[in-house]
Amino acid sequence: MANLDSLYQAVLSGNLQDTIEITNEAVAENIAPDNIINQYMVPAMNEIGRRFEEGDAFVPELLMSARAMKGALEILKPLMSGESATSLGKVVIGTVKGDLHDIGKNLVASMLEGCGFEVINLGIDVPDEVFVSAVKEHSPQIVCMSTLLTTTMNQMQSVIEALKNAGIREQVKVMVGGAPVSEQFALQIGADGFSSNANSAVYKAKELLNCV
Ligand code: B12
Repeated sequence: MANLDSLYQAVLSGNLQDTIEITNEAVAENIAPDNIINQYMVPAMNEIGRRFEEGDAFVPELLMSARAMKGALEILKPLMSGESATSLGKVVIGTVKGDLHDIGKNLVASMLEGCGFEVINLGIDVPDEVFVSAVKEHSPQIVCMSTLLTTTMNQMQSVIEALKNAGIREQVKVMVGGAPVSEQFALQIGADGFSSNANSAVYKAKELLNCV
């Protein structure tokens, strides 16, 4: 039987091999990806973040935990695909300029994809003008922005301003998220939606497009 408590420890200690092994066992036992991610891996990432904040862990440890979690997500991603044949809509997603964090953003992208959205993932450290040109090129219904750093939160407002200046703000709904982002912040910068996790992000996206 997959020892999921060891999965928490494996991600926390950045042990890629163990993380992959236990994830494969959990998958073989039909444990839901959602459960594996939210009950074991996300808490491990939160704990390594807490240790970093307290000065008990350093960037190399963060990187190793991130590498372990990403390895497991590679296994889980195909299992998060839904069976919907028609697209619910198009989403452009990216981590804003100055921010290199992408685990949460990629999780949101995978969940949206799995639930029937077509997703164009712009990656990390995405400048305002790249969001703007992606909207012009792909005509998405939603633009999603992610950030994990308080220092780059204001970049989200800058992207919204850039969309306004390009005359295309009204064509898209804007959704924002990431650890320091809140509903109140989303309102304040003029975004249309916020969600604190990948599951509710899907619900919010559907709500914004009136397809719940
Ligand atoms: C892993 C990690 C890293 C890795 C990132 C690897 C990668 N490829 O992503 C590395 C080592 C590169 C890194 C670097 C840094 N990091 Co870092 N990192 C983390 C850590 C430990 C975990 C983040 C994570 O992946 N969480 C797991 C995912 C699943 O959760 P999530 O990202 O929050 O995403 C969920 C929700 O927020 C939401 N969501 C996310 N995006 C979106 C978007 C939309 C549209 C929606 C709707 C929802 C949504 O849904 C997601 C899934 O449920 C956090 C601590 C923490 N508790 O968050 C620190 C943390 C974010 N890092 C921090 C810092 C300070 C840094 C560095 C500045 C450190 C340094 N001195 O160099 C650099 C910054 C580099 C840069 N320019 O970006 C601080 C930020 C503090 C702050 N207030 O700004 C944190 C909070 C650690 C801490 N407690 O101090 N980091």
